[in-house]
Amino acid sequence: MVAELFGKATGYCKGKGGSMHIADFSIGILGANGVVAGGLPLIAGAGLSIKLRKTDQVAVVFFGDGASNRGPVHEAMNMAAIWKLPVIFVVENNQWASTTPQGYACALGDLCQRAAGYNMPGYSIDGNDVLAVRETTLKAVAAARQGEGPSMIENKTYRIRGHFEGDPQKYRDQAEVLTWQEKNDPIQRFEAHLVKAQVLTKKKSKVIWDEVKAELDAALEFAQNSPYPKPEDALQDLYVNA
Ligand SMILES: Cc1ncc(C[n+]2csc(CCOP(=O)(O)OP(=O)(O)O)c2C)c(N)n1
Repeated sequence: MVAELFGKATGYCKGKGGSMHIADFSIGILGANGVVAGGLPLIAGAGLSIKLRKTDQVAVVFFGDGASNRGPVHEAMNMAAIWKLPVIFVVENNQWASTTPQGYACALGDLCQRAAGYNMPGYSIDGNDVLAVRETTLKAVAAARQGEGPSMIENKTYRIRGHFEGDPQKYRDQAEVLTWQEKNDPIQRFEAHLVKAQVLTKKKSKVIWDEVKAELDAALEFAQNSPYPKPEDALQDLYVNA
């Protein structure tokens, strides 16, 4: 994945997808989408495919608070609801759509209120609480598998970094960012929970942090040392190969 972010030939999409179009069909990742809200109609299609093939798969789409105001969201939710497709609509309400605060662009307090318009269950939860996310997701997965149709989950969270690397972020107060970063980091919160519940020791936790860091360092090194795609391969991997 890091190689793909670097545009290298060893990436998931041979360096031609970049950060916005990462796909890995072998593990069920059908592709991110550069068109904001573009993934929702696609996931309704995946849900229809699951229903027709009668498998126990569940299709999940992740989108932003900004995306949630776009037309395709409503078309996809409507289709998924009338056909009771095994789909979960997960909106990551990280409170910022590029430079636009969520409340500026949408009149709803809880984005899961939209679910009522399509007669599907909607849950608004603390998206930085790992266990709440797990519990709610399991409920939605069970409903999908029992033929009850789609659900919507709003994970309330926060976008700590800029919209892009180098974003000067003049549109928001850095104190707001720091509060979330220092007091509401989902990994640190879960780690503290596990230590308190005596499931994890501080020592074991350090081992995990070190392992993850080593894995990330190796991924970066792999990406840095990988070649760029060759110009002569530019027309390969299209719908029709040249
Ligand atoms: C249809 C469309 N309109 C506009 C854009 C430009 N754009 C890219 S990201 C973005 C903001 C998306 O906000 P949100 O859905 O909240 O996602 P987040 O930035 O939080 O990941 C916009 C407007 C786009 N990629 N596609």
